[in-house]
Amino acid sequence: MQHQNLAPIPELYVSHESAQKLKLEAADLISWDLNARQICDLELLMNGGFSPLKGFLTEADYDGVVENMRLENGALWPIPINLDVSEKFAEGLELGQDIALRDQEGVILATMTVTDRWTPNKAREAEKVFGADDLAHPAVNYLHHTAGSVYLGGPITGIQQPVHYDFRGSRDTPNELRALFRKLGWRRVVAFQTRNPLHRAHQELTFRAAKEAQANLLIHPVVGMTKPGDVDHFTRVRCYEAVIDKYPGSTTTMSLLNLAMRMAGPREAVWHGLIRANHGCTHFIVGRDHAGPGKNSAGEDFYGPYDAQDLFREYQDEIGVEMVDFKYMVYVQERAQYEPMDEITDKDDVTILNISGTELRRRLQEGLEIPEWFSFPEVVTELRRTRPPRSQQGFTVFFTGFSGSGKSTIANALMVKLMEMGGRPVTLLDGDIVRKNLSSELGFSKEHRDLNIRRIGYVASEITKNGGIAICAPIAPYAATRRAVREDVEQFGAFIEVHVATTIEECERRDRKGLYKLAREGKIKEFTGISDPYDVPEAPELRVETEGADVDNCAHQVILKLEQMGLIAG
Ligand code: PPS
Repeated sequence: MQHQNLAPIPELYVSHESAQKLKLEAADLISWDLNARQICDLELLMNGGFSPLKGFLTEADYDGVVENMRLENGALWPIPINLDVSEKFAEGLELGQDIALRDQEGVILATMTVTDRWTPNKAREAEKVFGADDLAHPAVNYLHHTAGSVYLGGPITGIQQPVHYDFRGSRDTPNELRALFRKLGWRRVVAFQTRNPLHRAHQELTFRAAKEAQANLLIHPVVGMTKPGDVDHFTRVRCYEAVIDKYPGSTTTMSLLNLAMRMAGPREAVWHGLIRANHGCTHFIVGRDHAGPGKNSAGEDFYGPYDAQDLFREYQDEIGVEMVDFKYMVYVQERAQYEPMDEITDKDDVTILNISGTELRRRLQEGLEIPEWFSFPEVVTELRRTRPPRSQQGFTVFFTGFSGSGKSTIANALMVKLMEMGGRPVTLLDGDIVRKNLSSELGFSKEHRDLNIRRIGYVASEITKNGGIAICAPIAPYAATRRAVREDVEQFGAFIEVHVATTIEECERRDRKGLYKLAREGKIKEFTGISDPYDVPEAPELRVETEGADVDNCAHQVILKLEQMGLIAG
């Protein structure tokens, strides 16, 4: 049985007057501009969410955490919290030096005395902390591809909290939550950690967990960084707000946690428990595959489904919160209610229903029914607004081919056909238009072509994100660059690569702009297909042959493809 201690937890902030003074003095310090994850970490360091840490880990603390989840002084801490920086930045520092930590707009948040600097063995960190040095794990991928190669450690002096403009009223520091619980007289509080929208099953299980623990309930969703591809936190918070009303009055509250998750499964569960203890909670719900990152590169789960519960149980006393293990809840149609799967004794006589995450995404994608027994109508409405059916989502059609292959002509015809259908705004990013308006300073070297295509990709991804149709028609000769653009766009919607497969001989024969002649005469250098390479797309969504087909027919082939992909209603 855990005893709740709601005395204020130590923060790393200095007083308002000292902060003002420090801000001025820090103007002379070398600055490190924190990235999004580092800002999340710093916020929880400063407000006591990561207590007992007093700063970014020193080398000895880091070694202990990586090897056996313990700081140098023996305290339990499962996840390395490091200030990773570039080699170049680290080189210019002396140990003992103070540096300023700033947000992405240059606002100073803290200073740090650099006591330690080292080059970590990232493969070891991946193996020990995440269980495998496998890039399919988002945190391992981050470690190798985003994190700097040098770690700095040392104590932090907090100047101010990172600024948040969204959901300000729902963000609480550990001390604010402790004060709230004191005020409400909540002696036992069970926290529910989530990075997903809440459906009826979650509502039911959290309600039951609170009843079982005879505790009040804190819905404590993560709004910092979650698993790539998750529903954005703006949508989720609107969903949570709708669900909060479904609990019996004044039993439950919600607060947002600006944590950068690592998806470290068992270690992450222990970490989440420590963080909740700091926020004044006495109980914590640990689910099946808690903070699991999904499948590894061999297609197997990174962690066993109950590894997190096992590790949590082992360290429960030290964590200081009691685990409430997650029940797998299913809907029993005959009784019209949710029940824990392992408590159903008449399984053969009743109809057990559930909808998986994948099935839910499919139904949202295709605009299909989502039954009321599965989710609250308000939640479904929010999710549908963010994930409309494919026929209402933005997408990008990306034509590629030689100069004079017919890309622009087909693209124009396609644009008109799509505008005739209506429903979504259409933008044409033709090679020539882009070079005039976005890339007028660029030439045709590989570097400049790549820059040009990445700019087109950026604009197309923004259009796609906002529900429009982008039609791009550059030459885009390099496969790697086209792939990069595909990745940019596919975060937000479909990407349809159309190879306009007119042969170079035919393009040269047509020579609409007279450029091939000039290229042959050497008057235009680096001319695609003549004196510059073109990587033929290996697996485009569509390949269009223009020789012997008219423009209308070519554009129609694209329309058929879009219909087949569900992007336009047939
Ligand atoms: S790229 O490679 O995708 O950045 O090229 P893009 O922006 O589509 O621009 C191609 C148009 O510029 C004209 N042009 C050249 N093309 C290829 N190579 C060289 N050296 C070159 N110099 C000028 C050409 O007319 C292309 O227009 P389109 O519409 O493709 O015929």
